Amino acid sequence: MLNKSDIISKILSEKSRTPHSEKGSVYAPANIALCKYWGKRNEILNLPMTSSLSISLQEKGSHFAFEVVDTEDVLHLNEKIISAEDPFYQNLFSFIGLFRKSHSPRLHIRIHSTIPIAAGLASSASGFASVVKGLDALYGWHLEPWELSILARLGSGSACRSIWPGFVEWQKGIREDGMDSFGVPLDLTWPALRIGLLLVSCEKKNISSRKAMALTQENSPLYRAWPKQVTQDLDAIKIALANQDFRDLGEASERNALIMHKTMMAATPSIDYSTPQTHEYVQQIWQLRQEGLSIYFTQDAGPNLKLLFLENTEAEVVQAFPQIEIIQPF
Ligand code: 2P0
Repeated sequence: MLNKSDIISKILSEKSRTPHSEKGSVYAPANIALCKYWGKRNEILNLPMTSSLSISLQEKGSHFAFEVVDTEDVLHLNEKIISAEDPFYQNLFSFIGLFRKSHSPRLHIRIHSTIPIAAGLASSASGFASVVKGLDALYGWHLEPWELSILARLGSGSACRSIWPGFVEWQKGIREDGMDSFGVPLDLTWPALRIGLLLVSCEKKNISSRKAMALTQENSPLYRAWPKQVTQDLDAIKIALANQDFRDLGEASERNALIMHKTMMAATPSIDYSTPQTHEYVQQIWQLRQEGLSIYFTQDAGPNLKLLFLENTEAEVVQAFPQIEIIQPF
């Protein structure tokens, strides 16, 4: 069975592992899947069962700054020092350890996340995408974006979509080594599209998406239907994007999210990321739609909702949800 280091060696091959820059900073956006990734064909390399498709969130994401230092590794997250015992620190440096030669160089890393961490808001996606961009700058590799996408996937599956702005399809690939499983940006924009972040809670979720995914795949009787569902929804979403048909886009995206959540709810033990507030918002969205407002939602591994709507309905959406944070992806 191939491991992460095997894939890193394939991509870096003869490239230098000696720092090229003493310091630098990079940025990667968070992304929201319109057609979800849920389930793996390889848990070590984060190879997915299905393809997926996302929209990147422009200025919501991870700023990653590095500096080579003589002392121990240091990590600041949102201006606060993180202890070496913290799982966040350990995760980050064990990922970086896959690329460094015998813990060298030591690094002072500052991550500034403009999106709440670990609440199903894709912070790990922008996080790992920014780390691989940072390593590329540190070592001066000048890797192609698709190569960065593969490296980011080794940190967290959905991170492979956070290498680009705009719409990105993560093509699942079929190779055992996953060298054909990476993000591909779609050559289209949609300037009128809006994403609204409707926050319910930013507390850490009680089951990680990694565990929830594995459990769903292992024993949800509904999982058998999931890959076929994704194929249908992905086709519908791509056609809707090509035609700029907002209703078709909203319907397919909302359906895909709902089916993902029903599928995990049918696992034993059942996985439910929603709170009563999530359900209330969903009812409110459906009610507004009945009244003629073209608004849809998607939901990831957390209780928060992401609303989809167009520029010309922004005022009505804000009236219904005054607390909403609006993102203009293009
Ligand atoms: C997605 N999610 O497509 C789906 C929808 C959450 C719900 O990808 O185990 O952090 O690191 O590959 O990417 C969240 O899972 O999981 C996720 P790993 P990841 O955005």
